[in-house]
Amino acid sequence: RVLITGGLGQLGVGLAKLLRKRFGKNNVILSDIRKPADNVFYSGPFIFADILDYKNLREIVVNNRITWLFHYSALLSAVGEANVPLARAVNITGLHNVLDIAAEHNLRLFVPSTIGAFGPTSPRDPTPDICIQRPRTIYGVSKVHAELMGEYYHYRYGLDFRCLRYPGIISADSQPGGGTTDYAVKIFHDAIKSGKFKCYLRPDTRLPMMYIDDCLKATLEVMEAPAEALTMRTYNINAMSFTPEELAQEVQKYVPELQVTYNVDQVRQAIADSWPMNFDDSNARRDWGWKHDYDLPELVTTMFSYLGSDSRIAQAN
Ligand code: VAH
Repeated sequence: RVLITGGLGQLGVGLAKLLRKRFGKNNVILSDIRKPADNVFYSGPFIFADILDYKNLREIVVNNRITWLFHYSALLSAVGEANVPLARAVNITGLHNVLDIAAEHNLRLFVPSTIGAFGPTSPRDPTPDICIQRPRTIYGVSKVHAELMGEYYHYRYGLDFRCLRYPGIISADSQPGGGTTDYAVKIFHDAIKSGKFKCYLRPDTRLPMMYIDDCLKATLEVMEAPAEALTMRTYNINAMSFTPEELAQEVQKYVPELQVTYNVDQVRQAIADSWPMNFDDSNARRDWGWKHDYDLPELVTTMFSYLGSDSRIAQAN
């Protein structure tokens, strides 16, 4: 059976839906340190779990006969910079607990990494799988640590550790939680709600981005790939890169009256400027045939098909 930690975050609920279709509703357990809305309970098993409580987590793994663990608990980029002690505890001590339990109980372990695992001295255009990684956020540092520790446990203890570095993920029915790439989700909601969008990044800030369905597809694919197909344990995955300006132009095809203003937040701009601009995912495409389905036009069409694109203003006119 499957356990997802940090399951109430941007990716967890969607991942649970995909895995429950694949493995059966009761074989996928969502967990988080937050109380979910009632509907989460209707869609399948949920367990309240604090990944900093090693004994409790081990009990959950043993009592529920967990064999696969997707570890999504983490404080992401800007949120982490606002609370470094908590980010270090959750992202590093929490990871250590999960690694030990996974090794002890022979779990197949997925831990997401990120474009944020690279820094200003990494090649940015494109950023390959293997290159210098000196990130400047506690989030990035903790994710490089996760990659290194996961690979060490794989080579030292035989842990079946698998890891994908995600771009900024865009989703319609779940809120992002990191802060730096989240402008690319908010623009859709603001376009519909008010027709006005204030962007905290410069218009020319290019970042790798991906629609959530591609992200979840890649995650399931890499977990189901035969071990002999994997020449590495940590892979970049890529779909597209765009700037706020390019995204706004695409969104304005649906909400022409959208007005975008730029009010740069130095903290998040500095984070974005230290991240890759384009992601090289050729190893993932070679090893298990990874390919993305959504480019920018498809992303925007799909987001508006979820959210509706007839903005209030259009309705009002
Ligand atoms: C963030 N959306 O902005 C998250 C993610 C790679 C971006 O980590 O921090």
